[in-house]
Amino acid sequence: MYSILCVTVSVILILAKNGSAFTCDKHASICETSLDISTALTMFHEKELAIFPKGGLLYRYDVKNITAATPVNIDEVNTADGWEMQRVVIVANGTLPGPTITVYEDQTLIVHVKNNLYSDTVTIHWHGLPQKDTPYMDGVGFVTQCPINPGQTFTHTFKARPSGTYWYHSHVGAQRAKGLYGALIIKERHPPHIVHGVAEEFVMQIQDWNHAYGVDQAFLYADVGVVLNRIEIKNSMALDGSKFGPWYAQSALINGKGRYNDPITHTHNEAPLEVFKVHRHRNYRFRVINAAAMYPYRISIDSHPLTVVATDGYYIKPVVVESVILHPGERFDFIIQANENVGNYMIRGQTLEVDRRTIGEAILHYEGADQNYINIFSTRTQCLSSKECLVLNCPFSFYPNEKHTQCITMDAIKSNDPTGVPDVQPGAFQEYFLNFAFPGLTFKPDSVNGIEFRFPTVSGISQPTEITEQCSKVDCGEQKVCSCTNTIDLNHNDTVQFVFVNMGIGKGWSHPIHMHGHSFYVIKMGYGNYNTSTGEFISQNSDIDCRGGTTQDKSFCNDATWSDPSWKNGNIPGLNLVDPPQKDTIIVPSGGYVVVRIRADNPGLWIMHCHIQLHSADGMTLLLNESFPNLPPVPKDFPTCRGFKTGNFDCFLWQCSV
Ligand SMILES: *[C@@H]1O[C@H](CO)[C@@H](O)[C@H](O)[C@H]1NC(C)=O
Ligand SMILES: *[C@@H]1O[C@H](CO)[C@@H](O)[C@H](O)[C@H]1NC(C)=O
Ligand SMILES: *[C@@H]1O[C@H](CO)[C@@H](O)[C@H](O)[C@H]1NC(C)=O
Ligand SMILES: *[C@@H]1O[C@H](CO)[C@@H](O)[C@H](O)[C@H]1NC(C)=O
Ligand SMILES: *[C@@H]1O[C@H](CO)[C@@H](O)[C@H](O)[C@H]1NC(C)=O
Ligand SMILES: *[C@@H]1O[C@H](CO)[C@@H](O)[C@H](O)[C@H]1NC(C)=O
Ligand SMILES: [Cu+2]
Repeated sequence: MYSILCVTVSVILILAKNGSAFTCDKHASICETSLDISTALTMFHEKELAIFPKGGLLYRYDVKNITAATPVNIDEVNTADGWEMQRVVIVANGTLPGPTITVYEDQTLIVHVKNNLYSDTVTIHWHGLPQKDTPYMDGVGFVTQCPINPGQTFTHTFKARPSGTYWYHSHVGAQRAKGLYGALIIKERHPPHIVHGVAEEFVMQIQDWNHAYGVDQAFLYADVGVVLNRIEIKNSMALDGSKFGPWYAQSALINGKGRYNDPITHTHNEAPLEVFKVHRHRNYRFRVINAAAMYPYRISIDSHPLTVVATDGYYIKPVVVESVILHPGERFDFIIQANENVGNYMIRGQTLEVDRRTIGEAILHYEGADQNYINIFSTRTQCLSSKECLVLNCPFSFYPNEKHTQCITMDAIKSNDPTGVPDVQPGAFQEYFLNFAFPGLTFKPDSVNGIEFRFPTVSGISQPTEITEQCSKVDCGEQKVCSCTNTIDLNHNDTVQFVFVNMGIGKGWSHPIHMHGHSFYVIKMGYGNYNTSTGEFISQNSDIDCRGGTTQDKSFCNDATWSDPSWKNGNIPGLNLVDPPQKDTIIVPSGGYVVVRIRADNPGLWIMHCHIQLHSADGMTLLLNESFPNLPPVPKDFPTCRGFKTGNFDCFLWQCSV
């Protein structure tokens, strides 16, 4: 019996890795597919077993003479960075990343998520989709549904809209960082003018990758520190001095592929890279997704300027840049003209670390160019005083002078199709200051306003009366930290303005904040003060009064407000209420702030969190309990879950009196 079970399991694994994808027929109204969630091994093949990389190809473990050997099909192996010690990943349909799902706007998408894991629960979240009228389909464990147990299937049904570049990923613990993500592309039936003339489009997903240890181990290290080869590993830093984390990445993967660059020998292991094939004199659209657990990536293509046309599903007024920075959870779409000489060009995704050089690589291959990709050394576009580089979406304002690089921050970006920004109506306007930071003295939780988030132990949206860890029950406050199910109630149709801040004693890291259920309007950003020649951070932005503490730097900043009281009720100078960009994920720079607005017209229970996996799982999270009385009815037969009741039982064995 047991061996039959094993055979069944290996049959499931044979589905593994075939570069599969699902594209819905343009004329269908309903698109139905499935995602089978299972574990898989990197650098492993069903028949050939262990694999090694050489010359950009893959070979069976016992090959001695590669000239005489037939390489293994790259599409049948999850290579990651080619590190030969196999690593366990959690994946959809056997591939890292999972299959791209492509549908057309307004189609109904039905996805059966089957949990074939041995030990873990699963959920799948559709990142960026508002899930209007379908808040139960958002895929967040213990918020919008019960996690899917091994052997169970959960079926998502929702309208695919609006069009744009989205993605799906697990919303249980740190599973996304273990490989459980993929692209969701919603196409227009009639693409707008801004993308006319595009010959073909590519999806490019980048993630950070540590082949030595996974995120579970990183969680433990995050608390106490990491030692490697008898040397303590410190947080790496960006130019401004803001920190990243103890989870460091040796490699970055583009569409699941990368190669390990040895920092000491400066050689790489010749693992295969993702290749994007183009024809000279045609234009191509790249839809880039940062699926990383922690790191932002600066994306560039050697010798090819990027015309950025969209972010997070919304078109922007095009900007031409040398590179664009994507923080975890963000998407940017750009167009390139393949007008260079026929050849191979490096596509680079580089972290912003100044003390480490972690890079993701892929290849732009012109039809007719050499196919021996391993010897490509196209050189990075030089930033010169005579020809400065423009970088979009920096988490700080300045690069050091000698870098000859200028930042375009998101507040300088304009929407390509401006729609009405919700206005301030007396009695229907709410403003919240939310500090995303690590405040505290000895205990410094990942928190929002000093509150470390605790997930409900039930499906929060469908079992609202069973939520037990409300913040009203614990001692939270101006210079205090606490743990509870931090929730903000939003009234139906109110205009809600959030001021995301990153200040006080707990600043020092920039946080990409992601809101479910909405794409917010980014109407203002405020940066800290920097040394304009070195780019180093000096002090936090003084538009915000952190209150509490003896100085702004000592304050926990749990109860921030405007320094100038006349800025209340939306009277803030310099707001863009005409054509601000719409996003679902925005970087909140260390020492800075971001003002965003939504209309509370989407009843649901929406999680909002830092998209750095460790930060959100550790508590930099809260819930928006939006328009609760207007929630649509709970779907028929929606699963329920709960733990054992704790408290004062009068029990003897299993007989309890009520
Ligand atoms: C899987 O890949 C093989 C070999 O490339 C191909 O023949 C087959 O049709 C693919 N199967 C699917 C389901 O894509
Ligand atoms: C996942 O695999 C199943 C089984 O082969 C297939 O039916 C389904 O279409 C695949 N899903 C996607 C999104 O490709
Ligand atoms: C490797 O294989 C090639 C092609 O079959 C052959 O010419 C060469 O002699 C072999 N090298 C060794 C060291 O066996
Ligand atoms: C949302 O609000 C409703 C109504 O006030 C309440 O019953 C429910 O517990 C709230 N949900 C959360 C997560 O606080
Ligand atoms: C929501 O508020 C807007 C602006 O105040 C108003 O025009 C609209 O009629 C309201 N909608 C509903 C459903 O109350
Ligand atoms: C900026 O940095 C330079 C070089 O370290 C230093 O000389 C200068 O005083 C700094 N400026 C400020 C305003 O701190
Ligand atoms: Cu964070």
